[in-house]
Amino acid sequence: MSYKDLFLTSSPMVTYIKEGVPFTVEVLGVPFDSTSTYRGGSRFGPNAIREAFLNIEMYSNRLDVDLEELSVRDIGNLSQTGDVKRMSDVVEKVVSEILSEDGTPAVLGGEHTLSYATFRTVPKDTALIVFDAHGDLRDEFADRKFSHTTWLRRFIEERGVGNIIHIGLRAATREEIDYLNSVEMVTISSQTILRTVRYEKILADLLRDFEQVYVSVDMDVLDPAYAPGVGNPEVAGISTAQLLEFLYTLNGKKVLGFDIVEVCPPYDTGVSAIAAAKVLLELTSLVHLGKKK
Ligand SMILES: [Mn+2]
Repeated sequence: MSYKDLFLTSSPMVTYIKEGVPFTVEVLGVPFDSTSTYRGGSRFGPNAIREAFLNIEMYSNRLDVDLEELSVRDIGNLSQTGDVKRMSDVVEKVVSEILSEDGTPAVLGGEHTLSYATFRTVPKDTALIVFDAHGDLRDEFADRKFSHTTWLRRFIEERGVGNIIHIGLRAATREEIDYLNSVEMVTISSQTILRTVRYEKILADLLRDFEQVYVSVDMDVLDPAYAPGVGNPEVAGISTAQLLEFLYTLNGKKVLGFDIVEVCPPYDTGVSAIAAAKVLLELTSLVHLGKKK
């Protein structure tokens, strides 16, 4: 029995199978929001993103990839747990299994804490790109050492700041900024993006020496005007179009996998799930182009 069989409940909402075409990605939902600090409900995110995904066009104009010509497998949602260590442990096992079978995980959250687990599964020479309004670098919050406000710090403490590139930061404590500076984490802040005409080139330059990337997209990187339905909205963010421009710079890289997290359907008008579905479409297209090389 594999970890996929053991820990997942099947909900194959976005499965396309084309005879003889290997799966471009394996979609895995993580309906977990037990450490959310403000607006709970991201556990409803995976199915909301799936539903939106089934209702947008499947052709990427910019990348000239038609998902209807590819195979995509939905392996379902992680079985319910309220324990953050257990969630993290199971995500790490399942994602490692997908990677060991030469598959590509497309993980739908759920809260951002799951990226602690996915980041641990990828090889050291991989650029780890994080889109997020927040630093997630607190030492602790509300008596918790391991939560969606601390996961990136826990990861850096164990694995080092290495190849992390953080994009969209605009909300952090002074302590987090001090920590960020002390470990010299590479960041492209929201303010830098909004003040720079060819902002996406900054990322392209940073990635010049990397062949492979792993991408974690916290949907709160977007301004609440573009994504109101997230757990911890922060104003003065980037637009959906700007986020997509960054993603298009990954064309030609091998995308080992990705997470899309923090969509919170109880607070959504529907547009945040649709933006997340578009990110799922474009990242899946980029996975395909990276594999073709
Ligand atoms: Mn965030």
